Amino acid sequence: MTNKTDSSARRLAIVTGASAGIGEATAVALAADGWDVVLAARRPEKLREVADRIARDAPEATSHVVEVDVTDRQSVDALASAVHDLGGADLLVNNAGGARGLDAVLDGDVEDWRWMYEANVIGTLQVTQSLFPELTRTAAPQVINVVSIAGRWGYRGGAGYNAAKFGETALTDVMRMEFAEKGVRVCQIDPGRVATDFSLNRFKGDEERAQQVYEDVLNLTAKDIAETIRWVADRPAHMDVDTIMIRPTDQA
Ligand code: 8X3
Repeated sequence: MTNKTDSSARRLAIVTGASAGIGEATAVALAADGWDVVLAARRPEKLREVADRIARDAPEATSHVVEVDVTDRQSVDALASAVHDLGGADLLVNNAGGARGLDAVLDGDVEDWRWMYEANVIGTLQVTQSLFPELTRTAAPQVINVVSIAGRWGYRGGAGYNAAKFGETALTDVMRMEFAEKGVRVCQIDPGRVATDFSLNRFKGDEERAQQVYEDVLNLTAKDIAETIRWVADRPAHMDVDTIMIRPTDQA
């Protein structure tokens, strides 16, 4: 969007699911700290709005819009190729994912379950595999996986999402072990209730149902989570921030 002032000093972050919510807030927070950002998601028109916001609020940062579907390997490989042309990346924020449905186990829709496993587990796997060579080109690379408290405890109606997020937690644990010897740090962020489009997506556009989730309770904002990610991203290379769980106080 804008010209880089000193390319040798630039750090590049890739944020998946950057078109809204936690992903958008994270990209904006990183750009404010001087990171260049690759905004990756399925909706390019939304990404362009985020890029415009960054150009306005953080004119020193450069943002790149890349349309990607994390469940599609070809699309993910195209993202990696774009990042390759940018000289590699210092940070990958695996934020894409989400929930579909809030059905009891006996009523669970197998297609919803399949989508959640694909988006949260396979998506994180594919993006990380494909981007890994681009991360190891840089001096102190990090991966930050935005998982969920739903990856730590089950709740009624949550089984499909819980199973996917528990899977993503297991993936993240093993990534941390296997990547440590390759010099890549891995951090897991576990947000609790955050007022975003998460519930609107879960309830497939049912606004009333989505709104009820956030009524009469305390809610985190996407910015609350982004501020934490921004802090992790800025830790020195000898510091491995393993896991951070963040909940609104009435969900603690
Ligand atoms: C979503 C967390 O608490 O809204 O990842 O189920 S919660």
